[in-house]
Amino acid sequence: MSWWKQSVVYQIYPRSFKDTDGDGIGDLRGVTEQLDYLARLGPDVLWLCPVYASPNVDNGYDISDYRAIMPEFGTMDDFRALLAGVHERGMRLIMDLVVNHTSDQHEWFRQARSARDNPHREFYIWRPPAADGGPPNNWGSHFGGSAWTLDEGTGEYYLHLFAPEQPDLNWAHPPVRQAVYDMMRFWVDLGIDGFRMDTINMLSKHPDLPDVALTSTPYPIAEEHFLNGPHLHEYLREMKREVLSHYDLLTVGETPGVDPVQATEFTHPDRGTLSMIFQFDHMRLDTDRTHWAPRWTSTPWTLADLRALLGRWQRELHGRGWNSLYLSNHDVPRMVSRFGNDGPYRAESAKLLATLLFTLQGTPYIYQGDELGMTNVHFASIGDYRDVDALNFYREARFDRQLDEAEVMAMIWRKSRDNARTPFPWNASANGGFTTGVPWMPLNPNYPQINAEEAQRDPASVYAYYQQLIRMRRAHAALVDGRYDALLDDHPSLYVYTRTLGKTQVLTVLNFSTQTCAWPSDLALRPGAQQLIGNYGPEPALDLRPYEARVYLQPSAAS
Ligand code: ISL
Repeated sequence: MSWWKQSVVYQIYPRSFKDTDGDGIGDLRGVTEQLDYLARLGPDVLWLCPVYASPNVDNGYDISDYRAIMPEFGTMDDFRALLAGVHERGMRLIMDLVVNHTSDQHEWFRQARSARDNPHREFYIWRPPAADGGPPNNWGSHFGGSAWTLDEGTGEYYLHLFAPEQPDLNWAHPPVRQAVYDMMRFWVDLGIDGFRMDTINMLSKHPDLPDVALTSTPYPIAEEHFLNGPHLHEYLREMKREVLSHYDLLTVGETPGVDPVQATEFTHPDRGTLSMIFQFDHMRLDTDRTHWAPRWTSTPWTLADLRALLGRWQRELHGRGWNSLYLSNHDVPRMVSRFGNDGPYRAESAKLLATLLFTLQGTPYIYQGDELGMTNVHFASIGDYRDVDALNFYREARFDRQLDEAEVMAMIWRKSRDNARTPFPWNASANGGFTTGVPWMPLNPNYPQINAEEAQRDPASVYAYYQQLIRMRRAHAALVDGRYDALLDDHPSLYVYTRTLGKTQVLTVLNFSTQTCAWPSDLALRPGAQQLIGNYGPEPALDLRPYEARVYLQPSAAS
């Protein structure tokens, strides 16, 4: 069986993990220094967000040299030392692969914009201005405004689905693809164990780049014209042939707007190209899609919707594909603040959400700090936010649309990516022990209470619970391969399901509520059932307390 199916992945956002040289920015030596912390927690795989040379318009997702380490993060020797340290501890390391776009400071783009007949011109996507001199179509950038920027020097517009400093590569041009494959071989030959592929289903744009037809905003996100485009799978098959098939790697594609049927095309055990994907359905559960900026909205979500949506993925991928299990990452708010309760039930709900991730089918991902139950931040001033996405949104909302300060800040508090990017709190000392200098962004002010030192001291901490979950996952094959069946589908606050493999069954009972809930009369444990884990300790009351999570092992009907 593929090792990555049994693995647990831990995502590191290096800028905010650990600073060792006092410049206020996390670095590779910081990760190496804390490898024992990670090994004690117990994941099998570390995913390192981009560490390549970058002007950091989008914190490393704008790469200016794919074969060099960002000087703020260290050197290639630091990287080799980190990789060796990971392998010495029996873990593996995967890297971010950001090849939908480069930085505008990448040598390819410098060449491309230098003249229309430059050989690198075709590495990017250029179009002449529209008749009125404006952008060639109405596509919007994910970070606001048009997805096109006029290059004054050569008189044409270039496409950027993200910031203007992130021009999209032209994957229809074969030399682009070969250059990417070469670069991938370079990293795999250094010894890395796989890739997390950024926005991988945006590579193939509709060849005619048509306008978005019906739109209420001037610059809509043209997903229908760039997600899962006509040549995407052809490119991925080529990548597999050229690179991936020659190694034993974990590959995870970030694929917004993919449904379970499409997901099997990427990850089918026989004909797929990637190990697994990140799907986004549950990330859209609490958003108002009719709003001009859907990602910044927060609408109430229901357990019924979450259950239906996760259940659909569980059923449709079983035996046909493979999923990642995540509730947070560096692009979304903290999971406990978004899907749990970051007030009185912070620890309980953080553990409940983790229990969900570790008992479904797929590969669980832990985002840095979630093992401490870290929460969102409410910085009073926009001046404390760093993310290009938040700053652009603030400008547009406040100044173009004249929304009031309180309303805009409330949206930023709930949905900003910076919620997940505050520096890691190692202990209760100044700046959480993250840096001896001035941190590149402020820490969450709750770091004196929520920090790694405290978590490791407390046997009832969220951290200790994650350690148990990781051990539990390893011990029970049903958690990897078992079939998913939902029970009590209409229950208003309980999410209950089983995972069945041969003679064993794992039963998970999650109370998604601040109220105690009676144990349902139609839910019977089988004779011989034993509890594997629970977030209220080993001897639970019969009733399910607020945010209580329990997992049982029991014989299946087949036994
Ligand atoms: O399209 C989306 C949701 O429907 C977006 O969430 C989009 O998929 C996401 O922003 C892509 O994120 C990745 O690429 C970005 C980078 O800023 C993010 O940090 C990265 O995870 C551009 O490289």
